[in-house]
Amino acid sequence: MRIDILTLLPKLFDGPFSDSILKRAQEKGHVTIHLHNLRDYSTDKHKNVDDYQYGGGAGMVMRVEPIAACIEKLKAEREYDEIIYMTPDGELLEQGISNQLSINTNIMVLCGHYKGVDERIREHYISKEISIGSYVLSGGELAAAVLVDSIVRLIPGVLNDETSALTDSFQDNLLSPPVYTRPPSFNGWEVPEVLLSGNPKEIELWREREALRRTKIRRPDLLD
Ligand code: 6GU
Repeated sequence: MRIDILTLLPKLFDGPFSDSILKRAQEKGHVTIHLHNLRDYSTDKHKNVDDYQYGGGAGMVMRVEPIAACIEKLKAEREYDEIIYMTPDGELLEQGISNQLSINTNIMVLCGHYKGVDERIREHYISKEISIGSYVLSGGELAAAVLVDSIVRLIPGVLNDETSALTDSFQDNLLSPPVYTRPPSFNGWEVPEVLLSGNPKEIELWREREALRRTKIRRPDLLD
């Protein structure tokens, strides 16, 4: 998969993409991530990328020309399955969306800033608008990093048996059951006996029960 990220702050992605699973996925060739600084696509003398909004009001709006120039350049090079805009008024990101996106070949992710982008970009280029939750971030970059992480770990071959996505919370609309490792007793705090029993059927049953119990208490909405 190829992911192109359009942003005013490419440096924000240095951390999240250079470690752990995202790093390995790139090294193994499962994904290539390309960062595009929208300021490089501004043609005016001050490299302006934002302007006052028509009709007045506080807050700057990201201008249409630099974004359109960057999108047009990329679209001329390859076909994109989705052009995604990260915005707090987008569709709430859920596991199902990441699952769908993970089977694509080329996706573009546009990060908004200030008051957001000129509406004409959304009307004419964007195929999907995504929010990562009901709160406001300073920009779309951290949200885009979250989206990319959730997608890339689902690309076949990225995870191994130890990190398998199949047993993740949400994959079957259930939260994960509690997990334990050695020692079996710490400060008198005991690991549930069934997990030490060596009985795979009993263990599986316990995990299913605990997953359901946890989901009922913490996220009853998932069971509706
Ligand atoms: Cl995608 N962008 C911003 N700026 N804030 C958010 C968000 C996105 N999702 C939740 N809050």
